[in-house]
Amino acid sequence: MLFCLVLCTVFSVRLQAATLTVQATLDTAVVSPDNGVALTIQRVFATADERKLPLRITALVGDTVAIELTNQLDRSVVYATGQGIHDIAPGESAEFRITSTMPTIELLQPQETTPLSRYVAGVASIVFTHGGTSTVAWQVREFESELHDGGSVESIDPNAYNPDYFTINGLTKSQLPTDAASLVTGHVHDTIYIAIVNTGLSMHSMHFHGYHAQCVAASDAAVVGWDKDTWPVQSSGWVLLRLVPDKPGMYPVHDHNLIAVTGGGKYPNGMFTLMEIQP
Ligand SMILES: [Cu+2]
Repeated sequence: MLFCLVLCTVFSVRLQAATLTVQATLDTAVVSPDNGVALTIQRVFATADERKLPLRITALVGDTVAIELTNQLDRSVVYATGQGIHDIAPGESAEFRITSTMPTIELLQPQETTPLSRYVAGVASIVFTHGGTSTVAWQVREFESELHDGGSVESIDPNAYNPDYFTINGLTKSQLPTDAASLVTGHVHDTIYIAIVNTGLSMHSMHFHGYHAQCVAASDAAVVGWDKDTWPVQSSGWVLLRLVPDKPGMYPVHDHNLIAVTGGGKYPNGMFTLMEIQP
């Protein structure tokens, strides 16, 4: 009887799709890597998040995620997902409803896809999985500090692009441990989903020490099913990985493009974090 109750509870949780409602804000935020620079960019963040970190939502396959996005910029924007598009005037809000019948990552981002719009704009990632033990979502991107001199970035020449700061969820090596949602933690044999979205203009290639991860879904369908330790992701691309640790330990994860583990020319910095797996 007790067994049945437990089973029924488990099944009812898995079969009843939920609607997750999230209040989000589009506004400017300041990225403050080590070494003293301050980089102003646009962000989509959870309205309740005082740190204004990039919005990442985790949902189960079949759930509906309703994002109420308020535009706090001083100009209109056109934001879109694969399932809806809204023109949002300053101070106004729009609701985006996103669902998926399979594991994937949906992005809420500007409709415009020029290098400048991709560089300055905030992106929200919505990760759909079959559950697993936990899900960690990273938005990886780079910055060129010179472009930010005097405030907002007004133009970009992709041929003269020379980034010097590199972040995961807007944070660098020494800051990443302060955001639990950015860290990979767990136990041997857990099922840990890791969602990597490249919101920068450069390619980024996250390299896992200690473990391989298998690709469950990706913007480049050719890599789905691959099981390896280094995952290149193109600008505006993404991969959804499943990591099942086979041993305990503390291992680094970092961008294999080694300029990305510097900040302002100093090493170590940038896209470097740790995975901590208990027995
Ligand atoms: Cu390495």
